[in-house]
Amino acid sequence: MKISGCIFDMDGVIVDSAKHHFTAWKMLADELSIPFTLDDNKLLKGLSRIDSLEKILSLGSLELNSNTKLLLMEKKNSLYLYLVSKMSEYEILPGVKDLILELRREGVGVCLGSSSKNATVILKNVNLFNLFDGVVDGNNITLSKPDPEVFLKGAEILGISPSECVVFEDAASGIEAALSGGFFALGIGDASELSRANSVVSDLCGMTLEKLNQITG
Ligand code: B16
Ligand code: MG
Repeated sequence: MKISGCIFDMDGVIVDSAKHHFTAWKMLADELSIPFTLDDNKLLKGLSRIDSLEKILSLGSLELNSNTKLLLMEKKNSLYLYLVSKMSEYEILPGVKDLILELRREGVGVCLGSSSKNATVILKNVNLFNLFDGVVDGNNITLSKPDPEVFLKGAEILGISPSECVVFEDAASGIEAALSGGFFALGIGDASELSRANSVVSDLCGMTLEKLNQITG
């Protein structure tokens, strides 16, 4: 496969913001007296904010009206934004920046494909924003992963076909999105959770374009 572009998911691939999502959702769940554990938090990987809230409410068998849900999401997001405002480039996951720099040197397009509505602010906080040729996030899409919209828009920005593009994803929903869009889906994390991916690596430590070429064949 000729690699003309790479699309990176953000949470869990570029930075570990899941821990901040957990702190913020946990505050809300405690207020609602809903039991919410780190294992429950894993179920929220890649889900949109509203889908995450719905999942948490279902853990407590709680049904709320839309206005209340909006208020709860705003509250959660304020705390989350406060937590991520303290992030710096030290929180970029191992190997990510070197890989992006190499891809850029070699003329491979680099785009973000995240469900998060906070992607731009986080990329700026960790000083990576300027290295992306395009950013597609929760503000630019109408359908969440596993729909491929987020990645298809990324490929469009890069001006390439999905068949020449690698998607880096840590969530099963994102792997499904990449596969149904016709991308090479590279899972980042636990192979047993990402068994549908075309290939899985535990992290991007030491990843190079040469290794990517070997993986994609
Ligand atoms: P926000 P990704 C996703 O980002 C997270 O994995 C998911 O846990 C979160 O609920 C979602 O973003 C929405 O985030 O509340 O910031 O809009 O993994 O697609 O980069
Ligand atoms: Mg993710």
